[in-house]
Amino acid sequence: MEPFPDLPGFLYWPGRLDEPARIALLAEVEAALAIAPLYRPATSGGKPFSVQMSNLGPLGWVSDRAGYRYQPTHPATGAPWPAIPPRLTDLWSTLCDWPAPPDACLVNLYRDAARMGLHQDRDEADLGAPVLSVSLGDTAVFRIGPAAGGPTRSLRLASGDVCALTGPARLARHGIDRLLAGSSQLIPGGGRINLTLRRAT
Ligand code: MD3
Ligand code: FE
Repeated sequence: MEPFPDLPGFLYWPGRLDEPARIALLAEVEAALAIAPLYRPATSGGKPFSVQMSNLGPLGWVSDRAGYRYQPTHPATGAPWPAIPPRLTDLWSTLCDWPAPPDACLVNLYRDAARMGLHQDRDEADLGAPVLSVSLGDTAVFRIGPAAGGPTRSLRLASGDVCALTGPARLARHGIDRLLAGSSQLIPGGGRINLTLRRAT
């Protein structure tokens, strides 16, 4: 479905993953995070993100004093990022009308008061390729508005929800205002994991 007709290309599948699929995906992500631990990147200004991050796949998005980029290795361990689980690449093949598979999957962990300010995703080489987002755990208040500026609106992203940012929505401004603490029991200790599948190259 397209929840906002004035934001064409923003596609949303509430509850796309059922509870068994959420549990299985979380286990796969936790196994990957044992190899590529979550860390808190800093902005180029040196301020740490409130969100903890890691990556899966051939390339991972990183940020530090030198700026933003995609790179093949974890900044702390130096090891290659773990593979993207087939459960996620299958979702991309099913939902995204794009000829190539994702080559990057950013893992964001929100705990407590973590949030993400309004931004655009434009570090990918081909901004025509979609981004596919999968939410696990606590519900988030997501905000999205047109690329050119103008009114934003909010949508609650709950555990198992999937959305795709395609075509004109690919450069939409978006962010996470806050979590609804205690809204899900999926993640031990509470919080939310968002997985974004992308084409970085
Ligand atoms: C709209 N993540 O990783 S997911 C990000 O919940 C990011 O962690 C948020 O923004 C999160 O860059 C939002 C939904 C989402 C993802 C990518 C988008 C919305 C988007 C790219 C373009 C437009
Ligand atoms: Fe983003």
